[in-house]
Amino acid sequence: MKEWLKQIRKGYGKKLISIHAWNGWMVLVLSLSGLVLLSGYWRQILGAVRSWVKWLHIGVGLALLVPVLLYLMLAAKHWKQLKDRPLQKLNVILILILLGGWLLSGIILWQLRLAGPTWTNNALIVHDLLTWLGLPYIIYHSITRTKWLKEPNRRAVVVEAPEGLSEARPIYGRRSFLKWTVVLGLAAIFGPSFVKWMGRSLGTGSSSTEDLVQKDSNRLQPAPTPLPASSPPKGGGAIGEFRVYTVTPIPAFDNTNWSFSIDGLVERTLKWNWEEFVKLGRSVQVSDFHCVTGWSVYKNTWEGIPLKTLISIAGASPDATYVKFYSGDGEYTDSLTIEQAHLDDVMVAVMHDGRAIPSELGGPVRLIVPQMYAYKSVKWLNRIELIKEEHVGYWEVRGYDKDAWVPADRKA
Ligand SMILES: Nc1nc2c(c(=O)[nH]1)N[C@H]1C(S)=C(S)[C@@H](COP(=O)(O)O)O[C@H]1N2
Ligand SMILES: [Mo]
Repeated sequence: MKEWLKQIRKGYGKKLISIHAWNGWMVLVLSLSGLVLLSGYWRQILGAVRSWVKWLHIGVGLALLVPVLLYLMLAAKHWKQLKDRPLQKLNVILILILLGGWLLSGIILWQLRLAGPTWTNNALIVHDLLTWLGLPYIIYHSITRTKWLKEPNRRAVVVEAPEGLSEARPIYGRRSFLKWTVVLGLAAIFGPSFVKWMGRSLGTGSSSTEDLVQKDSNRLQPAPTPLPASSPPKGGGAIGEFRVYTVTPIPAFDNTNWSFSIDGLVERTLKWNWEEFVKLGRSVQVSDFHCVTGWSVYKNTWEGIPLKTLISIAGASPDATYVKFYSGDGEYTDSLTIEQAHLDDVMVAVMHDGRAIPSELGGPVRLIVPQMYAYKSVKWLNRIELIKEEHVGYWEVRGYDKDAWVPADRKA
């Protein structure tokens, strides 16, 4: 046997404990960074730090291989030791499945450009599911195994020793009481997000897009009338759910505070109010929508004005090389080259599946760039500027790739 392996086996017990501790710390870092990456709240305030959190999450996630592999080398011996403890054996198996599942799905999400949308969407479901089930399990496991709960003299609420008895007797098991408190606490914390996640990912419960249409806070009149191809949606209705992403509070618009303009290096600067804008000729397309964090919404029926049509109405000057997009949230921008802006399916969208786009999904008007990751699809679009120098968009400044092309799908 190799010398170093012998060495490890000699210090078996100690090694096992330090592997366990390292693993625990890493899972703690991964949980916190993962929840930060998932949360809309942190998306709004972290800015460029979000990319660092992402790299930390990926780096520590990959490093998790070290304790897992070290453990596997000691596993046979450990297993013998657990001969009479089926619950502990089960625990080891669950933890290994959890770590392995997180690791594999995490690698696919990290390499999403190689994997393609089908793989990443499935990997995200696995990653999320393991998180909503595994994280409470691990927290439970670590709380109920702290020394504090294991020390026998602290386990029980005791009463004074009755006459003749030298030892105090427990009234009720403090340990089981605390365990149940932990279980209920975790259920209260994780339950709601788990139920929400189930509804969204597995298509049970009410569609969240439906809810978003209901609570639309835009008040623009008149409502756009859908073309026949839009209603019923010729794509048959979108498959999947949008996650609402924003870096600002959701803006709300009405006829007094909304306008749309195209300016910069154009022959005619143009500006529309809502009444004028809804009269512009629209067309209908069916396309998929992919976020770079791994989720997609398939077969969206979008109705709107092709970007190239708007550019040709305004007339691009010969020195216009980039097109810059401004969001009505006052923060978010992005850009395309003038060639990319002329792709047939780049659309200034006004309707989704035959209805006005709700405020949370970027309505009244949002950009759609189906062939690129959706950070290019600026929500609450209200200004287009043709420019000469490159403009680096909101997320690209904060670490996203300037090359946003979605790879061809590799069917799983
Ligand atoms: N104004 C604005 N547009 C935006 C974003 C944003 O935060 N603000 N997020 C982008 C990203 S990263 C994605 S994935 C999509 C999400 O669109 P949705 O919120 O409608 O699902 O919007 C894009 N456009
Ligand atoms: Mo995204």
